[in-house]
Amino acid sequence: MGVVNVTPDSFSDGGLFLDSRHAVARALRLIEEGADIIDVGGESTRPGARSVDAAEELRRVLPVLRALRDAPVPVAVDTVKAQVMHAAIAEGASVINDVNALRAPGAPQVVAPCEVGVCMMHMQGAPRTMQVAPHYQDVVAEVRGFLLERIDTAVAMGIARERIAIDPGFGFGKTAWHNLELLRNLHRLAELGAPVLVGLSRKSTLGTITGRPATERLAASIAAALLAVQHGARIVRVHDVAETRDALAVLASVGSKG
Ligand code: PMM
Repeated sequence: MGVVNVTPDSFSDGGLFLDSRHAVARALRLIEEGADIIDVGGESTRPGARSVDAAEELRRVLPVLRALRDAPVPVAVDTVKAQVMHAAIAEGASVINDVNALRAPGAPQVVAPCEVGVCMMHMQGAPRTMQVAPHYQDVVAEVRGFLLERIDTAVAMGIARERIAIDPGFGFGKTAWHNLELLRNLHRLAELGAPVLVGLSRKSTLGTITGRPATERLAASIAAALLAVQHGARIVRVHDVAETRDALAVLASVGSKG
């Protein structure tokens, strides 16, 4: 899954693709590089970020979705708002990527009757404050329990199990230690049966480990993607598609029996 943030303030690419023409060009480039899904987001969820209203979010993402209507790969919209989900689906988005796991009023009702996929992510708290003091008794058990509850609720509301992917939400109300503990135990989330999506690309945990700024975390991001797939991830959400694909091709060649 290749990331296209149509935002002024995302932590690693904020402001680069705010102009919809740049965002579309970026998406087409990522498809060329081998992305199987494009993720278009109009609201930054970086720690400390303030939310934007639905009208502004729609102004950012709809022109991009419109231009990608005939893209050869599914296009996801990264949003927590029911109103944005509704308009994005009408504009051709076929996956809803919700860092709030369909907890906004009306969100499950918008998604259920449409034949779209949905990714539900774990987050402790809200973006503005989530990194202040993340706390868990047992981070793996708590994230697993939350995702299990969200799957059951979504299914009860009419979203077929086959439409659902789950995500532990790296960096969303988690310390570097919590993130690494989740990565080590990703198989426990994969056991829930839904494909696991992982977003570690350029994230601050990789900065903590390497001492590098977001613009210099390519090697660390590739290592994290490989580890995630080895531990059971089926989808990796990345900024650097070509490099990640090459690394995953090497992993796959070792894993296959010829
Ligand atoms: N991370 C970000 C935004 N959206 N969605 C999912 N499903 N998983 C993530 O880890 C995730 C996400 C923040 O990262 P960005 O600023 O690079 O988009």
